Amino acid sequence: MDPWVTIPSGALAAYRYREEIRSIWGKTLEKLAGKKSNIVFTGMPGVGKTVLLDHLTGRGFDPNYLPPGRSVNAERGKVNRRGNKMAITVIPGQLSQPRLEHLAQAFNAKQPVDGVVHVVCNGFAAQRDPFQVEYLRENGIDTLEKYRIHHRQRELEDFAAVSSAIRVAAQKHRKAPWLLVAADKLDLYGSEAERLAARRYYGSDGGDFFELVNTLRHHVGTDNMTYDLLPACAWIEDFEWAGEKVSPTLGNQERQGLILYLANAIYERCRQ
Ligand SMILES: Nc1nc2c(ncn2[C@@H]2O[C@H](COP(=O)(O)OP(=O)(O)OP(=O)(O)O)[C@@H](O)[C@H]2O)c(=O)[nH]1
Ligand SMILES: [Mg+2]
Repeated sequence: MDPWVTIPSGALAAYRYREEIRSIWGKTLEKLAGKKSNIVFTGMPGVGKTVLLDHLTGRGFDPNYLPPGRSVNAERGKVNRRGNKMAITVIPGQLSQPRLEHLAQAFNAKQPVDGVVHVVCNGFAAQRDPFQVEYLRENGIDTLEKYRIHHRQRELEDFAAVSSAIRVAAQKHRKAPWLLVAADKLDLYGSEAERLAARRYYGSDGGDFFELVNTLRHHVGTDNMTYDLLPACAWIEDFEWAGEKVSPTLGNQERQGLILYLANAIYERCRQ
């Protein structure tokens, strides 16, 4: 089944669903603890890393959950199990130290990085810094189309920085992590055509993002690094810029289905 065409859909009662997702996440953490390795979540500010991880751990499906806003510190994807706390790290998009330095720290930890979940969102990054909002307005980013082009460009720059950190880690541990790109905020894609365009951009020859992935794989050795691209959606919400609004095209069942699909994909990679 191609999740870009037939969007996975869950139909479990909320509490059953939470149990299921927590169980997959718990198994993932156990695998990582057994191998003494970890997973790093990367991606630029506002793409949805924290909200996504909160849903992969099940926490996000608590009835009172609200997205927490801009992250300042690294976050851990723990489920209440002793000893597994450090297995997942989310690197905040906005960093007080130079980004490369922070990334290098995460990838230079004693525990090797087993996998990287890199989050992107096809130009729908939330802009939560009022100075940035003003800067964009003053610099001609006055339509949603321009906003998305601008943020897709920032995504490329961000991924180039992440690629450098992965190369360093691959050299140090003589093993490259698996790379999974989660194309988040799928609810904001208007049509199947738009989904397929995103799949090409991030996952096929000729796509600007995919070219960067190819360069990275070329450097670390294509056989050493697997690459996969999956759609994701952890939150359903309108997106607005300069008076233009995009309304979600997915519902809660698809959100559940996509999170389960992604959680299973991460678990499968940790099992190997
Ligand atoms: N429509 C929609 N909005 C989303 C989705 N996921 C997150 N958002 C929105 O995007 C905002 C940013 O998400 P975060 O998870 O905080 O982003 P982040 O990548 O952790 O950002 P930093 O902490 O700044 O690095 C959230 O507050 C939500 O408003 C999604 O799947 N769909
Ligand atoms: Mg965050």
